[in-house]
Amino acid sequence: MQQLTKKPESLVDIKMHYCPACGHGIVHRLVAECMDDLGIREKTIGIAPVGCSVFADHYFNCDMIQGAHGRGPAIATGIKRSKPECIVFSYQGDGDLASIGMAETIHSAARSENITLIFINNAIYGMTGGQMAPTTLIGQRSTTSPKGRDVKVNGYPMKVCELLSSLEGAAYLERTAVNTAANVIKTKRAIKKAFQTQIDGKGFSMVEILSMCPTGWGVAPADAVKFITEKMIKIYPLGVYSPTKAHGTASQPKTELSGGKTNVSRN
Ligand SMILES: Cc1ncc(C[n+]2csc(CCOP(=O)(O)OP(=O)(O)O)c2C)c(N)n1
Ligand code: SF4
Ligand SMILES: [Mg+2]
Repeated sequence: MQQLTKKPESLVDIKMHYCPACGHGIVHRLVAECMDDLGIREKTIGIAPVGCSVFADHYFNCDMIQGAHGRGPAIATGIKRSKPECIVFSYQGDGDLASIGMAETIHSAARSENITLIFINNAIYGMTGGQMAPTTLIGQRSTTSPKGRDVKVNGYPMKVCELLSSLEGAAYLERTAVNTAANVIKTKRAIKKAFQTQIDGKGFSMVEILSMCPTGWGVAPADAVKFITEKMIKIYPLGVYSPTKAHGTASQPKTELSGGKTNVSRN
């Protein structure tokens, strides 16, 4: 068990640039604690995105590379296929993963690449000044939806765990949050399970984490925590979404490949 006062070995001992009460710093620490707990730091390769966590490569004390503009899952795929002994994770925000990088996200899950995505859903483009993201809530104000997201103009929020839960290749999907101490503990458990899924060679894993962005939302830190508790969790329910456990997908036919033919069978 990690001591609260001790910095994980998997984090570099420097100050982070994140705003007060930003969720990124919390999640960085949890990912680092999981690397320490699992003893995988020296064989882990992480990919930093565009977005506020663009400097994640400064903070994680493992091999890191930059994967701009949503290409994280594609880069992770290449690294993992060429170095299967490594643990590979891609750290991405919602603008990065669910907008410009949605194709890479869906296809890597469908192919069941043995990689892990750490997905920060803060319902906004934090880095670029608070524009609307695919995950912005209906009615939520952003710099590109100043009167609030209007479904007639902007469509509906994208629920990434629910979307991926229809894909047989998604071995482990969970949505958590970092708005309370209990949820932070559950988030660490989920990240560890995602890494374990990869260690066990079971295929694609992703943890979607509802995370505070007080600056982009234009609210005080305490109100940012409340926004997750009172608004976000209602639209993005927490829980496990892996295909065999997700609502409505348990009885879907599972496709199996055999002898060059595609058979469809039930679990
Ligand atoms: C092709 C292209 N589109 C858009 C951008 C601008 N851009 C950089 S970061 C970012 C959004 C980041 O938002 P998100 O992934 O949600 O991360 P956050 O900052 O919220 O953590 C955008 C749109 C860009 N640099 N290049
Ligand atoms: S703008 Fe938002 S996501 Fe970016 S560092 Fe500040 S609080 Fe975090
Ligand atoms: Mg974001």
